[in-house]
Amino acid sequence: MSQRSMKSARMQGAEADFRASKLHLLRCLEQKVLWLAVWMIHNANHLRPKRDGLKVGGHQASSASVATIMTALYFDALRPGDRVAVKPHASPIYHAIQYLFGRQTRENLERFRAFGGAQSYPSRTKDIDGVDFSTGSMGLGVAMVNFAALAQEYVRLKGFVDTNVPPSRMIALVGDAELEEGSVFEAMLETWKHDVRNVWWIVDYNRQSLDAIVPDRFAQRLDQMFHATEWRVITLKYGKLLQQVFLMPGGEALRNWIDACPNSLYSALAFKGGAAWRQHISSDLAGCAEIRDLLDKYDDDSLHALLTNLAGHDLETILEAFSGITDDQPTCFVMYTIKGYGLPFAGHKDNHASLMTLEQMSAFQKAMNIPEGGEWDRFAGLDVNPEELQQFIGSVPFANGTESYQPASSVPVPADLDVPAGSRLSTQEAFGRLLTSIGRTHPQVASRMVTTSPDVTVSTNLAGWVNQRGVFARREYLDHSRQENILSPVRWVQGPAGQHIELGICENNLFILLAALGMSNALFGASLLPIGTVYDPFICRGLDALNYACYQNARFILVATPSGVTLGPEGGAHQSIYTPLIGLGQPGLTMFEPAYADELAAILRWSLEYIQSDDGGAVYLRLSTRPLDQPNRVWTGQLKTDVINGAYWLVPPGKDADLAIVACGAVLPEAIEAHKRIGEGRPDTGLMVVTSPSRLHDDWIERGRKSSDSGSAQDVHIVTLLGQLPRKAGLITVLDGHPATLSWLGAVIPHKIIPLGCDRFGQSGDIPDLYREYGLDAPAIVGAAGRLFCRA
Ligand SMILES: Cc1ncc(C[n+]2csc(CCOP(=O)(O)OP(=O)(O)O)c2C)c(N)n1
Ligand SMILES: [Mg+2]
Repeated sequence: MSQRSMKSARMQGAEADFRASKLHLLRCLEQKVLWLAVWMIHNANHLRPKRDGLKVGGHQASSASVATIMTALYFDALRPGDRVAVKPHASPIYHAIQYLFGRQTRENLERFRAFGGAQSYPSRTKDIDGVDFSTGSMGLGVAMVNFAALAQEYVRLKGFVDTNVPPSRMIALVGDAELEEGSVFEAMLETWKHDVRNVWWIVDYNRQSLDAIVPDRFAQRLDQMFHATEWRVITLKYGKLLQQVFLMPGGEALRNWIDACPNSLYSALAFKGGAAWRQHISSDLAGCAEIRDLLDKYDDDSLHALLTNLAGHDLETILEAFSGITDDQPTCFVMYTIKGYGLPFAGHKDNHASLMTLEQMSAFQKAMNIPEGGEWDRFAGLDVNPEELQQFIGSVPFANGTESYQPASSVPVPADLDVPAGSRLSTQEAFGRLLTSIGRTHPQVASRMVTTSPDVTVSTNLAGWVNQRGVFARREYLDHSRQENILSPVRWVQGPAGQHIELGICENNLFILLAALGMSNALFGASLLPIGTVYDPFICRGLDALNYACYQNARFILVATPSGVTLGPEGGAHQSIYTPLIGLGQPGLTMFEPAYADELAAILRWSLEYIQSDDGGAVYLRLSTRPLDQPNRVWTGQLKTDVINGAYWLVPPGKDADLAIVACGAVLPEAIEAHKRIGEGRPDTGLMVVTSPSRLHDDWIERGRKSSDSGSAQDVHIVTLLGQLPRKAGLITVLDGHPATLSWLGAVIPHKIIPLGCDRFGQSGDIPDLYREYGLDAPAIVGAAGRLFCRA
């Protein structure tokens, strides 16, 4: 052998040693991760004192299913900056991994699912261990990574982040049943249209859902589903042991048997074990002489180990698959696993919520070689030098700078926005004009604004903004209508410079995209000011995704228009009734329903700041297409503060007032008219304008709660305002939405109250007819006042 080939052989040998030793360390981690996850759940259910008789829960089977995959991911494949949505029930595995990295505490693991402890499902806001995306509602974490990848494209193509750093991968760990959620398909289609890159989905294909076994037909269509949207699909079915056996005599027959085996039978045999495998295979393949010899080589335990050696439990196979991906094509790994792998209920069809008994746990502990008292030890029971393992953990890429992005500073917002001119305007029109005016006069703010809409860009009045700023696309597209000289008020110029992301008709996608854009600072270190528009009634279409966005503390402005019956001829199918209650009840979302353009200008300005502040949140503006005569008024600092705080007296009550009308949004002209009529006989009657039911309510609840100790409830804005009205007076509240939105105002001081609003499905009509029918017009308000006085 030449010197050179001896050297190369030595190098190859060293490399093989290194690989073997790394594999051994990873196997130790895989074992430890599984142990800690299972123990965490066991401790929470069996060992922690209980006070309320509730089962604590946790998913040992779902966790065991992904222990190997997540070990390979976190301790090898992940690069700094990669972001992961972990399948909800793998939360214990996630926390165990972070514990090994030193990013999670033992106390929190001991308090898994207890108040203040590690959360049942990974939570960005409540867990301390660096969760990238919250999960819990199936299908949303999966969709989220696609839209996070789109957000990443956006900030990179705009140069808002250092593009010398390669793009990160947005990765979802997905349950196989989770793949059936509509949000998954919706996201897949939409992000395919946007040619999104750098997305991985890793499907834990354990063939089990919560209730049952996933149908075989589904698996057969999985590939086609992904290929339809140009994903690469990598199916990892067999582990190395099985792959080797397939090369032996009888191996081919065994492989065919496995491939033909129905999901339900495979799961059942995985639960029953070696003898059952043997009986089924030898009877099904009785005509194959080689199979008997092959089976005879294995005792029951090793036969069971062989047949459950699926790729999703085979570290080497997974590591190779992950490291084999070097491009940015969206990739789906379908990894065959067994739900509950390595645990006594592996493969049992009802194992979703199964918990190991004390006896089973004790046997498992022995098998894992964990001494009593060493259950939380990071290295107990492992065949490895702890220092070596610790050093390895500290050396993996994920341990070295996952927070490679520093949050960017916020975008300075001007002290005032110009109020759109015009004596008669709707809030929707004012909104469109405000955006274009920001575009003209505040370039720094405008450059960070990004708008999006599910095919209602034009009808929600974003067209002016889109004309000015263009539509975002990864590459330039030719605008054929312009080329062909077709006259149109809307220019649709698509390219990387565009600042509007157009979505297909899918409100769920709108909210997930807003969530992703609204977390861009946390995810990528780039400040964005996202604004999404939608028809108000169709908020309900994406409500869980909206909740999901808020749950993760995503920051965006949602502009919903038109709203209520005020949309008139559009009719009941497009009419929103209880969306104001969503605004009132949804944590993390502050709702406004202004009536006038000057109010909207102040609110939008405030919102741009609020979505960037540490203790801020998302904002929902409920707007209308009804043009209103605009007040010609001096815009004082006090008025501005009151508008932002949620209400002001348009006409303050006199000292002898026995009534105040409280109105919100587009019905203000009717309230003004009623106030005029009532005022003829009762000149002290007050007229209050509510601009934000949700700000008023939150303030009343929160500050009211705090101040009840100090006795300073007067600081509460609505208490201050209604405190000016004599206690004996009554209130008539009115809005184009559910009356419960404002009915609570009667309890503030308290006052008698008659809440008006809409609580029935609507129909087509013009505003006079509709307001009469639903009791929102001036006669209805006057009539309600009469009823109130009769009650007195
Ligand atoms: C939107 C939603 N619907 C229902 C549930 C309840 N649920 C939790 S897990 C689960 C089945 C999950 O099966 P799979 O995705 O295959 O995950 P596995 O546990 O098998 O890994 C269901 C229906 C949920 N969490 N979210
Ligand atoms: Mg499953």
